[in-house]
Amino acid sequence: MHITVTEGDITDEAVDAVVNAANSSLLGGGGVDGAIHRAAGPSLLEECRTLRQQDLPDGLPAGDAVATGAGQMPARWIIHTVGPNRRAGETDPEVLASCFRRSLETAAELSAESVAFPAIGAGVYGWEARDVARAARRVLDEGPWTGIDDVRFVLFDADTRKVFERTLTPR
Ligand code: AR6
Repeated sequence: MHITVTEGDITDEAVDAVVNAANSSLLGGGGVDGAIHRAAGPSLLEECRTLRQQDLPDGLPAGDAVATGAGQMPARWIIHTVGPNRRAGETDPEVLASCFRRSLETAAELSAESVAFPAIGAGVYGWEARDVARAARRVLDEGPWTGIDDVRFVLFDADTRKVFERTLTPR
């Protein structure tokens, strides 16, 4: 598996699956979630509404993941996951690790070979980038993650990118 860390806008990534740092409602929000909904277009919100009505009446719990199409984005799928909201007292890093694990499991079920992750939880939800990168590293080390060849961490700012490089790029 090839792991890369880059700085940029994750909505531009031409990968099989882009992971979204969503909230339990799945109905959009700010940060990377807002950017993904804008880039994908209205079909994404439609699909999320249908998911809520049919499969997830109470929303998606923190630490879990679910896939939809990617609308007008270059990716094929969006994998929505919900980080623990540290600012609301959800301080268990295991839930953060579960976001990465369930996202990779969902990618494998879709036969996605390339997956792009943002820094789940490191914005509105208040996690230190270092804790997020460590959770990601731990879950990647649980693999082989058969079939997933290309995992990219696409970070929005230089500081977050540097933290992820230190934790995830082999020395
Ligand atoms: N590409 C890559 N990374 C981005 C982008 C982008 N286009 N935009 C922001 N980031 P956040 P969370 C970075 O707040 O902490 C939403 O309202 C951002 O700089 O998006 O999990 C949801 O609906 C930060 O490093 O996600 C939830 O309510 C990282 O993505 C809540 O925020 C994550 O920040 C989830 O909060």
